[in-house]
Order: sequence, then C-alpha cells, then structure tokens
Amino acid sequence: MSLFKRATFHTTVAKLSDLPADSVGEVAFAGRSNVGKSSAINTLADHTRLAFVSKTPGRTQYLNYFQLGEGRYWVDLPGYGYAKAPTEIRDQWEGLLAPYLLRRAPLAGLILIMDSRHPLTELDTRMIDWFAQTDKPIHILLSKADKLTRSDQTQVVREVKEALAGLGERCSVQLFSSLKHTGVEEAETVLCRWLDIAPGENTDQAAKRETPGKTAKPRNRKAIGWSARTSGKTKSAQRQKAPNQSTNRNQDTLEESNKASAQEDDTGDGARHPPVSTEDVRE
Ligand SMILES: Nc1nc2c(ncn2[C@@H]2O[C@H](COP(=O)(O)OP(=O)(O)O)[C@@H](O)[C@H]2O)c(=O)[nH]1
Ligand SMILES: [Mg+2]
Repeated sequence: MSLFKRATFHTTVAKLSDLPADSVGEVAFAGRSNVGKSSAINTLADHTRLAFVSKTPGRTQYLNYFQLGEGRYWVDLPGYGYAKAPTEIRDQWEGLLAPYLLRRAPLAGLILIMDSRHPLTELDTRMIDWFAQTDKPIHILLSKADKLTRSDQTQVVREVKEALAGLGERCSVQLFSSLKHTGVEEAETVLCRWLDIAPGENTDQAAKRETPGKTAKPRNRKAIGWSARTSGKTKSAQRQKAPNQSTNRNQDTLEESNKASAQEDDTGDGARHPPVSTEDVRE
C-alpha cells in the first residue's frame, strides 16, 4: 500500500497570504507541462484522479495543496513551458512562485519531473539553477521511463547525474514510470526523509493519531511562514539570479535529445522568460 494513500486535495493558493499556516513540512512538484507530473502525484498517492483535481479551470496557475496528514503537504506547482503573455508570466512568477519557492520555510525540497526522453531542457536547467540558491534539495524523477529501453534508462540517469554533479548531494536523480509503477519506493523514501516521516510509517496511522478538529502542532515555530534568513533577499535574489541564466553544463551530453524540447520551449521571449509559465493555454 502506498505510504501516501491518504493524500487528499486541500486547497488552491492564489496569494501568499493564503498559504496554510499549519504546515510543518511540504514538498513542491515542478516540471514542464505534459511531463507526467499529475500522473506521478497520482501514482505516489495511489489515487487515479487526485492531482487532476488541480486541472480544474482557475487552479492551474496557482499552488495546489494536497494534505498528507499531520500538517504535511505536497504542493503541485503550475506546469511550465507554454507561454502566456509576458506580463502574466511575470506577475505569476514574481507575485507567487518565486517568493514561495525562495521563502517558504516549511518547503523541504523540490521534486522536479523531467521526461526521461527529453531531460534538462532549457527551462528545466533554469529552474534547477534558480532553485539551487535556496540550498534546499532537488530530487529529479525521470518520468515515462517505460518508453526507454533498459540501456537508454541507464544512460539517461548517468548523463543527468553527470550534468548536475556540481550540485553535489543537494541533487538526486531516479527513473520513474507511472504506467509501470517504476521508482515508486525510491521516490517515497526521499519524500519520507524530507517530510520527516519515519521509514515504514504510514500516513494512515499518522492521520489516525490526529485529534479531530485539532490542527497539527508545528514542532518548530520558525517552520511557519517565511524564514528570517531569506525574507529580505527576495527582490534582489530574483533580479540577481533571475532564472534566465544560460547554462552550458549539460549541453554536450544531452544536446541532441534537448533540441526538440528546446524548440518547443522557444516562446520568442528569450532570456527574459522565467522557468515557470502556466499550462492552461493547453486546456
Ligand atoms: N507511457 C507513459 N505515459 C505517461 C506516464 N506518465 C504520464 N504519461 C502520459 O503523459 C501525458 C501527460 O501526463 P500528465 O500527468 O497529465 O502530465 P502533466 O501535464 O505533467 O501533469 C498523459 O497522456 C499521460 O497518460 C508514464 O509513466 N508512462
Ligand atoms: Mg498536470
């Protein structure tokens, strides 16, 4: 049984002041539109429709919270890669996503989902480079692994690890397939560690321990809201390390596989483009 079987849709957050105050730990899921992010969340929750709730019109461009019990959450971020008007992208990025990712204290780490056939697109590397400034870990799921042969799977893991070796232990990589349920346990292990859930502990049991009507008590008051350490630096950090730096480190090994995706990503907005844009243009 999945560790996260009790995950339920909690809320859609459109503005920072609406972020859940009882969170003691959360993990954000990011990735280009169509990489299989919703499918991965559903697979990890063992729930076929869970993440598609967040596809409801009006929710796709915001933060969708899924509750795991005891003040722990998964947060589904808007898929990126399909451009809207530059002003809308900027408003969404600067008003919600950037400050959330930079300053949300209970955010333990980022699960970044990349299609195993087209990993490390330009927008992916911008997101990785940009998020790295938080010093929080990134765990990469190379999705749709069922579409690759065994030897291609081994190769893509090696290439992505090599390309991101500079991030050291802050970045880990694994294969994942929602179709074949490949990599579920490996991902669960990371999620449990980040969310401070003891190995083998089931959120079923955790949820039962909660007193009805009582919200979970944060262990650490600093875990609520923004961390003091980063609260003052958002604006300058956004400007300084705007997620538009070009990155060369993966280009040699993955150049071919990236070409097609890079073209898809080319919205004509060039270097000003943030790593995240909304996916609802496709819906
Ligand atoms: N073969 C295969 N297809 C997948 C897998 N995960 C997702 N897909 C397909 O990829 C498409 C996009 O999936 P979705 O989860 O909606 O992607 P999202 O836009 O990133 O949330 C759908 O047609 C899925 O059925 C997988 O593990 N294997
Ligand atoms: Mg989705």
